[in-house]
Amino acid sequence: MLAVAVFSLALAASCVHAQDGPLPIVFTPTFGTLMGGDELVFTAPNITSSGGQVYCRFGVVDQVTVAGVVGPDGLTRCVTPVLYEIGRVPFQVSVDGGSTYSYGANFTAALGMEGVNLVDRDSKWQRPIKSATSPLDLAAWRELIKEQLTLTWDRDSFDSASVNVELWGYKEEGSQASWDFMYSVARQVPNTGTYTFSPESTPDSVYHTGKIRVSGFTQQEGVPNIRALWSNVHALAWQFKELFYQDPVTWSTQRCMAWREAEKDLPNFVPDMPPCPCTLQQALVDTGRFQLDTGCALSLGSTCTYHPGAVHCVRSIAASPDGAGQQCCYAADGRELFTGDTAGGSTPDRGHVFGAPPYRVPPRVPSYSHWIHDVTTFYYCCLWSDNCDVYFELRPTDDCTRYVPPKAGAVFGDPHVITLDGRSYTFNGLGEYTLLQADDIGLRIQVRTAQVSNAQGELVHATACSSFAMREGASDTVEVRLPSARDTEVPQVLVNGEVVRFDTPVITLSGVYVASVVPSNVTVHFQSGVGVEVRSEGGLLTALVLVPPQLKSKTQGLLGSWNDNPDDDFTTPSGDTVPSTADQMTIYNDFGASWAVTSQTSLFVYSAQEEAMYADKHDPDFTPIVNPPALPAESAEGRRMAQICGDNDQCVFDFTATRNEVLAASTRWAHDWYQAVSKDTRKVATCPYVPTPEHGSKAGGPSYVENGTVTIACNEGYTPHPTRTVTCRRDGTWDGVPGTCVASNATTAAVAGGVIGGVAVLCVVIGLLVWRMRDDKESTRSEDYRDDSKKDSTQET
Ligand SMILES: *[C@@H]1O[C@H](CO)[C@@H](O)[C@H](O)[C@H]1NC(C)=O
Ligand SMILES: *[C@@H]1O[C@H](CO)[C@@H](O)[C@H](O)[C@H]1NC(C)=O
Ligand SMILES: *[C@@H]1O[C@H](CO)[C@@H](O)[C@H](O)[C@H]1NC(C)=O
Ligand SMILES: *[C@@H]1O[C@H](CO)[C@@H](O)[C@H](O)[C@H]1NC(C)=O
Ligand SMILES: [Ca+2]
Repeated sequence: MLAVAVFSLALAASCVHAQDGPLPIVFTPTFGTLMGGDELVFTAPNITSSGGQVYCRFGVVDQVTVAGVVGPDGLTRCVTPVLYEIGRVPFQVSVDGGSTYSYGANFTAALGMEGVNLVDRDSKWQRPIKSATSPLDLAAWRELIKEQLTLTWDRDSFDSASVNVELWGYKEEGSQASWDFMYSVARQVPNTGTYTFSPESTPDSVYHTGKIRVSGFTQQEGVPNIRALWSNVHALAWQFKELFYQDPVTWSTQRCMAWREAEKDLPNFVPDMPPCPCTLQQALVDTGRFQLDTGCALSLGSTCTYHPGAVHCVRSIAASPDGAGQQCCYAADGRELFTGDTAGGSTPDRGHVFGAPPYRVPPRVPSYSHWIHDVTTFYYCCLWSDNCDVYFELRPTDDCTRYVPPKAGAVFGDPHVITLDGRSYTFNGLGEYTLLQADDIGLRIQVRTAQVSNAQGELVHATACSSFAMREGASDTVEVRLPSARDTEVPQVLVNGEVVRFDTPVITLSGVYVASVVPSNVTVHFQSGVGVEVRSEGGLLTALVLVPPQLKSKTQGLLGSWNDNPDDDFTTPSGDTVPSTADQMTIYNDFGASWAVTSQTSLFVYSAQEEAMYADKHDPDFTPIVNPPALPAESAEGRRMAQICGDNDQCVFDFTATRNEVLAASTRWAHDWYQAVSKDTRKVATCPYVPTPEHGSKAGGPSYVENGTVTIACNEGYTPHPTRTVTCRRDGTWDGVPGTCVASNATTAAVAGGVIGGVAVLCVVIGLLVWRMRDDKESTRSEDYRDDSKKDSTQET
């Protein structure tokens, strides 16, 4: 009786579900560019309609509907429209002419998937008159712009024998962002995959930022939402009107000044910016809040074309409430670069480079708002004219005084845990557990363990991490796991249960980003600023979790309650605290096991086999090795262990418990990694910024953090006064008064003369100084920014 009741309930529920939501469909490709033009092919079910027109409707607000077609193969297709957003975009399909939308799925829109390559985009298409290494050189520039332009694309993208090449422009007007057709560059060009042309000058227009679109030949021009490939977004210098060619500096200076005026009407986003990390070391480990800027990154070879002097830049992951983003750049010696000192300095962005949810409305449109507000403007002020000071005034470097580093916790080896408050323990449970949770933001990070083998491949009574699953609030669920196939150690990344591939180093999802520059390293960044670094090393997974200061006193789980008190770290979900001095078995049973997940809370995806294996979220019958018998130091194995482990306790434990050298070595490596990160997340004191003195400069690389120095170099005829070099003390103050440059004869005269005479001379000198300062200002400015150019325009993501 009961069984029947349950059954009919279930049936009723599934009926309701079917009526409620659209029927899911399978389609490819599931990923594509936010610019649209990707052709989606629906493979299952076969949803060919009987006569009715097929329509696809994309998005949630301001939905865009496009007509679909049934191909010669009997499969239905729709082309994605311009989406203005990244991440998950739901769409529905109608097969009855738009009356009902009975099918649906989610498409993922991304940046950085352009199909048209603009050859020499930076030098030839965008045409900077200056570069990072050359001063303003009009003559050379005029030669350069006579050259032809070439674009390339994959010819197999189109069936047609010929293609149209069009220019589309981007503009923002109030709350409206739009990509608009400007004109045809060429029509009915043979589809060879390459096209070369001499651009013609066109009248000035509202569009200074755009993209080239290549599509199969159609009679009509500028048809929206058809199968097409797009170029990168770029500054449209190659087609600006005569005025720009004749006198680019005046034209650009006018644009720069107009921009300065326009900025006055926009909210001041600077105070809401997340502060920059004070040092490169902090920036590299604060992966929850900052991610590398692919245009200037150590792990990608520090190209840094537009950041002279920098070796690495990071961008804030989360946007500010206004949709703005922070960018921070660092020199090889670790100090932050200031625009007051170098054109490679850090500048915030009014438009976050990845945009900001809910996107679509300026300045929250991914990449393109950033281009309008922060990149094209940099071209006006810095690359096409000599007004960088205007740009830097509106985009000031953050001096890091508000920066508080994150805290790291770790789980590695035959699981050893180091809590956020630094307490170490070993937890060999077999099952699935909550590593970290923060109810305020709905954060859940779970870990799954699997039994490990010794060198002979026999299972031993010890476990290691095999998977991490996590989500925050309503974000997508990300799982990073070792594939069950033993022949690979490359971790798999699953998003909402599906394995994803990394076509770009960073994947943007809902509420979470996943970065993987090399397959063995996966970083998961959440909106809250929590970062999870997963590494595959030695056949198991290691994780470091970086938690921002906002979550202090708000965390629970195996990584403990972070409140600077390590003694209450072993707190169970019900609030009982196991003494930190308890023996290992008590910690194991009373604390560790208490954090087992349940079928309801588990975020993991299960294969049939795993379903059975992890039916118990904590295997009560599994007895871990707690006190492995010590190895005699003089035995061969003992010597081997000493070689691998040194004095690292966790490594010694794993070696004795498993005799698995690879595992032990991985434990040692992970512990060293944790220690390095802990060191790099220490707070570093900072001193107030020292402006460049009049009649002088700052020698060497000025650094404003603890132990950093600023040295003044004065121009000919001037002397540093009162000090040449100041050093930043631990308490955040300089050890002297930062110097200014005073006229050399003035100081000697003042010292030589009597008090009255001295004062008189000084008065004259000060008067002279003020007068000369005004005079010098213009020339100093242009000299300061002579070789600069900043801003990463080489990348779109
Ligand atoms: C889909 O159904 C239509 C009509 O029933 C049929 O003509 C077509 O071949 C089918 N396509 C596939 C791929 O099965
Ligand atoms: C799209 O994704 C959301 C969030 O994961 C999910 O709730 C919804 O069911 C998905 N829609 C379809 C049609 O798969
Ligand atoms: C991968 O991670 C390890 C440990 O954090 C690091 O040393 C290494 O540089 C990373 N590799 C890349 C390419 O980021
Ligand atoms: C600054 O120098 C002192 C003395 O050499 C040293 O103890 C301290 O750790 C240094 N601070 C930093 C942040 O490097
Ligand atoms: Ca604590």
